[in-house]
Amino acid sequence: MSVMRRILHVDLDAFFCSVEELLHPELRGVPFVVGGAPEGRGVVSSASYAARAFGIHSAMPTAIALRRCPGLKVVSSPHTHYREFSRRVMAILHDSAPLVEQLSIDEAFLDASDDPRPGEEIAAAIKARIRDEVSLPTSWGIASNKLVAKIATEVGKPDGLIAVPAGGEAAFLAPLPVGMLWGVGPKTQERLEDEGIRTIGDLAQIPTERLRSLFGQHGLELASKAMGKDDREIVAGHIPRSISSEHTFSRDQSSGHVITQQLMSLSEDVGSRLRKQSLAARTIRIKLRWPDFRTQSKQRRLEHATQVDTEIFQAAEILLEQVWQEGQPIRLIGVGCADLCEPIRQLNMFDQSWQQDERLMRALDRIRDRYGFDAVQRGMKKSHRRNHEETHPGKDEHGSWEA
Ligand code: TTP
Ligand code: MG
Ligand code: MG
Repeated sequence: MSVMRRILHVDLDAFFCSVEELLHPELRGVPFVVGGAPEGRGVVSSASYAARAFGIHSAMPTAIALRRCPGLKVVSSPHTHYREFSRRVMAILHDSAPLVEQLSIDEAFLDASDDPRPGEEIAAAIKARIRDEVSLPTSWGIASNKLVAKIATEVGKPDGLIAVPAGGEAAFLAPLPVGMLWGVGPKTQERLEDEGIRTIGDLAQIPTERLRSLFGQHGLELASKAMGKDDREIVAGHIPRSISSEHTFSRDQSSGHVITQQLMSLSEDVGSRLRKQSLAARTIRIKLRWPDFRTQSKQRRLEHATQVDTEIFQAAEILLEQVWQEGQPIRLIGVGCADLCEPIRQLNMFDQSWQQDERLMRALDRIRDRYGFDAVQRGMKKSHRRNHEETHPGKDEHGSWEA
């Protein structure tokens, strides 16, 4: 038996917007976004909570946001400015807990297992300190593992602090939409809904064998997550050096159509995670595993760094054409990116990820209609999904990507 862990998760509320409100107090309570200009096909990086009431959220084209809220203000500052606030918050976290894993520019896990105080008390103290010293609002989730702590933060936003008691993980997750679970992308969510599975609780009640027949190995992982189980350790470190996502076909796949679709879906996953961390990539890689388990990877350096799904996909598709011939069976396919840096330009309109967010929003609305669960806030975003992988400084940079 392992010792009960106490994991804290923190995420800044409307981070870029909160920084802007600090510098321009007249923005407080006003619908505004930080993002690129609508004329330049810019997108929303962060939406103020007042703007979210109009259905505006991250990764949505600014032009569409303006249509939803005609008086919407669009502001922006140099990225280094937000990084500086992030650095100050992260410094407080490192000062407050022995083990901190930074997940993105505004988000981290802390391991407080050795601290004798109750989790709520530890989190409340750090929350107050960030408020006092940096004047920024945070939301906190406390649980026995990463999965549940992160979801607790989402549920409590904004300015939340939710502690899930050990043993109460599954009950806490039960009323929430399945889309909030790591590993449930829009496609999986659609298939689950076709089966009548809308909440995490619905999912937890499906016999494991049925999930295995629907989703293969992935189904077994889903079942365990739906019960609120997660054994991942906190890994001290910073923003990753590479981000990748891969998929093992339930049967070796040789159809160009299916393989290309999978490549697109993996590119979307990688792109979405880049944007969440406010990063862009200069190198795109693909990985293929053949039926004999031989693994091959190939990479390509782009002219400019990107965080756009379709650009990642285009590069991945060119790489695929170089190593794969129509009809050749493939066991596993992966898309990855490296040489990560700050984004230098905005996403374009052809990026579809905001539509996926839209679907989760609708799911959340349905759940609230049904349960009146007002703790679920608007503006919640899709969670991470699939067998994704991130390599961190100090660890093997290529991970499983080496042939
Ligand atoms: P998030 O934590 O995802 O969003 P948020 O802090 O704006 O709002 P919330 O209260 O829901 O947490 O992202 C942190 C920052 O990263 C965000 O303020 C701006 C940046 N970002 C982008 O630049 N592009 C994106 O698509 C996303 C999701 C975030
Ligand atoms: Mg945030
Ligand atoms: Mg965040």
